[in-house]
Amino acid sequence: MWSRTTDGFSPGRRQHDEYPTAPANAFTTLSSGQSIGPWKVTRGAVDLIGAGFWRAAEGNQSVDLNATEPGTVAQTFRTTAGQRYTVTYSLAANPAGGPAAKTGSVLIDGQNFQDFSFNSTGKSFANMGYVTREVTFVANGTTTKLGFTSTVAGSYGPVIDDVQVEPCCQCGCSK
Ligand SMILES: [Ca+2]
Repeated sequence: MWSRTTDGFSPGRRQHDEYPTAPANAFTTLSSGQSIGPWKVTRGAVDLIGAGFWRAAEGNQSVDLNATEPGTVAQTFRTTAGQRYTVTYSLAANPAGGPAAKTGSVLIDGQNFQDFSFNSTGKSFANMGYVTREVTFVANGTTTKLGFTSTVAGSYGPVIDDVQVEPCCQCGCSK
């Protein structure tokens, strides 16, 4: 249902990715209360990274969860209570500065569902080293709020991209 429609960070190849764009080879800082398509910055500030600044995992854009402070982005979407969902996302980190390990969490309805950490040592804007992460949750109600938050101080945070959410049918069936 939500598959392939959640990457608010890409104006790239897919029609539905026509969200606000950052300037090419630059980035736009968005503070609490501002939006990136269906995503809203709910704490601190994040950087929406434009095409060509560093490599995105999907499309052209990605998000550094730290602007000059840690930030949080979140999106609320319709769910079926009791249904299990799988969230997949691409994770890297801003390699331009320390600390080496950039940390954060996936939030479901404000609760920490998964901690993540990415070590940017040896990575570069051309070789971000994205990895795919997955987390599952069972919806409590007719809407669920999915968030990504940085837990590292400073200007160099975890980078996320290509967020997708799908119902997990019996977990294990091939669909
Ligand atoms: Ca993207």
